[in-house]
Amino acid sequence: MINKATEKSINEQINAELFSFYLYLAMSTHFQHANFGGFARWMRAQAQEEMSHAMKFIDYVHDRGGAVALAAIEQPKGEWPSAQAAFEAAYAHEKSITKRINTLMDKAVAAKDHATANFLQWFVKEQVEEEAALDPIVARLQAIGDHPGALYYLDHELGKRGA
Ligand code: OFO
Repeated sequence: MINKATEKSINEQINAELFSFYLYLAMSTHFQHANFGGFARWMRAQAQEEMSHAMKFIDYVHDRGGAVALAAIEQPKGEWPSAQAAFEAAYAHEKSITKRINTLMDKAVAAKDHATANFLQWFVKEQVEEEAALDPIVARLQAIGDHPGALYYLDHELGKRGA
């Protein structure tokens, strides 16, 4: 049985994952509107991953006999001044999610909640991958600057990400 404090923390994380979904969906629609179909596809795939993260937490709460309480999802921004700005914001967001996961892990370890700590391991690894995926994209966009040819090439490359 999950304890009440962990149940509350995980419910907050479910909300954070749903916000991640919403944020990347907003970035996807923004890029679609700006005719960057590849960036839009990459962000949509990212949004779908975030929905699956929320579902993992939801399933875990239920598996431990807890209750899920869904809260309002914050409205994300709808526009970014450049692809670089959007991907930098995505990278910063992932770093903030890594911090949240680490805090959840710290609490689980302190409470000797082995089941939750074991469950969170998947997310610790996932956050390494999330940051590792965004870091080189941000670096490439920073190098590209205003060069349209290189920007459209990267858009094409990122569009190969499967949804
Ligand atoms: Fe992007 O990893 Fe979940 O939020």
